[in-house]
Amino acid sequence: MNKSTVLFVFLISTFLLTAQTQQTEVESLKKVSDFPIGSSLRFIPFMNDAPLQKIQQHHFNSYTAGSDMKMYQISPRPNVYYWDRVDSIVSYTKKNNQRLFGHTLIWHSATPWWVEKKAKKDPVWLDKFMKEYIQKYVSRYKGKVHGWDVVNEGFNTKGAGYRTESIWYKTMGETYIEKAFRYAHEADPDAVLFYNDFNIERDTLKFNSMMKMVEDFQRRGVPISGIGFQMHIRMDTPNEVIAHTLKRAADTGLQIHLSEVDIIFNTHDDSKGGGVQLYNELTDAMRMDQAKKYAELVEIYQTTVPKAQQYGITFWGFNDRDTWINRFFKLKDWPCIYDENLKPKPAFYGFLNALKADY
Ligand code: 9MR
Repeated sequence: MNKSTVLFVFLISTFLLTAQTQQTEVESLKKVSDFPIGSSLRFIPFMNDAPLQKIQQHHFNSYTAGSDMKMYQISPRPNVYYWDRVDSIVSYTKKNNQRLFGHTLIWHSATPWWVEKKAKKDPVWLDKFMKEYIQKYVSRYKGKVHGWDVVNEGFNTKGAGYRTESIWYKTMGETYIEKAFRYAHEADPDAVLFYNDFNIERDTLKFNSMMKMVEDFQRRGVPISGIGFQMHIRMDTPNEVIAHTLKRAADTGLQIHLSEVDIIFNTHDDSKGGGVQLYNELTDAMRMDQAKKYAELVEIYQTTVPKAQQYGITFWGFNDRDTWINRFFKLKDWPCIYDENLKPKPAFYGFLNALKADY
């Protein structure tokens, strides 16, 4: 089949499948996929939401906690470590045969106030604390957490360079990143260790800064094993640019995780409340366009990242009811594969069909 025939067949089958939605149980994403399919979910509401659990168990074989495994949850006060919730997450994922992905060890936005305060007074302490925190945490869940976002969002929101206003950078300099990887690796040599960031699929200055660090780590034997592309993209994020950055990242030989996928119609300036409402309602034409964009993303992933490096695709919340986008950017958008009523959208079928296609 040539490319336009494939597209035609895809659109017709997506349309037909959408028309018969809800009549029968939809096909399971994880069953048709060669690589793990995951979603982030906030654990407490999730544990009290039976319909959501049913869908989660049907489609996903990888789980990422929405916020429950971040530092402000684990160590909200000095010398305190709360493990109970993570233990429950471990039990849930084990019972349901799902991979548990750890998000995230070091993230400027998830650093509790007391750590910032203490680091300012006693800079030497921060390195000791980071080592203790990572090693306690990673060794406690050794063999239970499959992979970790060791450092999240260490580069500037836009353009080149490290995120210099982070307390970690300000106190320890850029070496905090490699130290975090070394500490995590010492605690669990089998865990898959990721550097994770946003906009790296489209902002090539930011991407190049990250690649420079990653390649330097590889040359010097810093134990990095993967790159996480959060992949919070927009309908107009060019496929060619996504393909270019994924290919270059895959050339490192590292695992590649699309770690927080969603696709919006509107736009924003990356800041809290910074949404720009361009579309007020979701039309059928927009639904079909989104199905196509989800399918193209899967195709790009499968064709640019070699099989052995496909760590998986994870949605950042997979339904329009719970998505972070609307809350965070103060927008009304529809970025997910399931809608507000927890029903599959054309985007779901676009994604599903693309997983099933041969490339
Ligand atoms: O969606 C997450 C939200 O529920 C949390 O309150 C917030 C702070 O912990 O983090 C959100 O998740 C972010 C993720 O950890 C990193 N990339 C951006 C995500 C959306 O802000």
